[in-house]
Amino acid sequence: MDLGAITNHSTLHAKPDGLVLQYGTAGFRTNAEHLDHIMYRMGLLAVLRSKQTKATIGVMVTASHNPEEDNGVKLVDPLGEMLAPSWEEHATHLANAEEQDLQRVLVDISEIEAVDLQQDAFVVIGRDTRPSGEKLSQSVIDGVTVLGGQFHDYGLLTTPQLHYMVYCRNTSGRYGEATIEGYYQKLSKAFVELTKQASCSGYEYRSLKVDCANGIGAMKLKEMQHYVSQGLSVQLFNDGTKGKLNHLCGADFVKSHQKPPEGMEMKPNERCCSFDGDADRIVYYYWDAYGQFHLIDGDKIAALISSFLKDVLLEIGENLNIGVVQTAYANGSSTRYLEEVMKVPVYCTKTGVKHLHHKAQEFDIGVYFEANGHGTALFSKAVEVKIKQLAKELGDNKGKAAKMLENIIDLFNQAAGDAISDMLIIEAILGLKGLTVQQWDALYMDLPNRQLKVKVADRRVISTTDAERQVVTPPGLQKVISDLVKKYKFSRAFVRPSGTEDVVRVYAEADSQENADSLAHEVSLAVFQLAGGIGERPTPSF
Ligand code: NG1
Ligand code: ZN
Repeated sequence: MDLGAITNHSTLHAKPDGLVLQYGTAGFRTNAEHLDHIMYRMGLLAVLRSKQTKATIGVMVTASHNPEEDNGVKLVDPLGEMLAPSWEEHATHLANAEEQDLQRVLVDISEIEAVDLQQDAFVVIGRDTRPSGEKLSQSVIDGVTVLGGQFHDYGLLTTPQLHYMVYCRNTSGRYGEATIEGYYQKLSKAFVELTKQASCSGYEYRSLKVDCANGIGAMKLKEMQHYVSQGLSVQLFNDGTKGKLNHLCGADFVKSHQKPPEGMEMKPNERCCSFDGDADRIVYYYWDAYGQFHLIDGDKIAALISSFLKDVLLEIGENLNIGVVQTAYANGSSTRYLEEVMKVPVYCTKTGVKHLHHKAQEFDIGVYFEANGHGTALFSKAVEVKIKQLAKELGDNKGKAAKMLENIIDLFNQAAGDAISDMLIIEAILGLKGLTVQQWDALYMDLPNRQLKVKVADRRVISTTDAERQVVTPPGLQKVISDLVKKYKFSRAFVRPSGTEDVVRVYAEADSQENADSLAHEVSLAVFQLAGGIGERPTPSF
């Protein structure tokens, strides 16, 4: 390590005094003006991680669904996964080190992790469309090069596309070609094959309106459009030509406000969907003929996908285990439907896709989705091999089903939840099953729910257990929540500190919207009182 050069460059990316940031659920995220030193240092860290794993590491510059003024960065591990937990800690140390301690922290990390500094390093970089992204990527590159790492800057990419690139590069191209063209080819080939088998191919089944949150999804969907036009025609809204990123639009807005995005023309019963700012989340929705808005969130996407997979496996006659992984935010009705009607085992993990991804890997087929629309399905290597073989060997309907599953496996992004890939899967399934958006929505009825945020002086005073469904500290808070929950029917509530924002999140569901709102509000008050609320006391906002 050329420690002198590291320090010299570091002064060009000076850390603002007193700024402390933590590597959270989705890396570092804050106002873009405070991130330059973080980017440089994550460039350094990516090189160390690459040397240690002897593999390509990804660095994605994005703040996903957060406002345009924010930005963020996360590292992507060799198989497209989120950074290993011990390295998240190193990331936090490195990010918060004062200038004079930077060298020592780098040496410490190298020693603790037994990094062979002679090893080559390769880092790939991507960014979303935020105005701050280009300069911040450049700071990442500075960090990479000063430590002698090689890099490839992909420029504008969706987050899942960067995960895909990392995965391809570390599997010697077996998963796909590590180019944007390779990504389009792989997905569109599988999609077109699938839609050829669909019996329902009328206009209604082939057209979809997409709200791109004024983000990267718009650009990438435009590029991809002609590859899939045989099976799907998409109409893009909020494509970034006028509106602001994630402002009054996008998957997070639609999910949390439970209303359609601005800037989208919707007719009754038309199938519509929204991506988030970096295109790793997707939710569907429609207006019914009576003017009622229907949201189809990640839970219902998981229900559609797992029920389809179950049917296909039945057809093939293979007894493979399917598991569905959710978080505490999953609607209670979805869990009940999956367990009781579909009879698939359901597991609950902590929030953050890395936890869901990890759990999903335990099954032959693991379907995981956060309620907010972030998720995918994972297939074990053994299943993939078996299905490919069956697709070749079996004739008739079994062979057809195996072929179909082979395409489904290719279409799911195995490296990360991916709005584009999920959208194509969903569209293919609806076409294959001949389902309208209303029929899909009718699988079960969501329990009315509400999500709120509470500002507290230090959100770390809240600790939780049981996959975040129970509060441990501050003492007494759980008892209050449990007592409030008892006042309502079909109710449930929990609170947890956000990993991406300086707030405590409150979730409640109950038999009516009014009751869910009122329970959420009462729980917010309890958090405010018992967990050191700051600013104004929460007022009923709905
Ligand atoms: P936090 O801020 O930790 O709640 C949010 C989402 C997560 C995940 C991350 C990463 C909710 C309730 N939380 O995390 O599911 O997507 O952002 O973007 O949706
Ligand atoms: Zn996102």
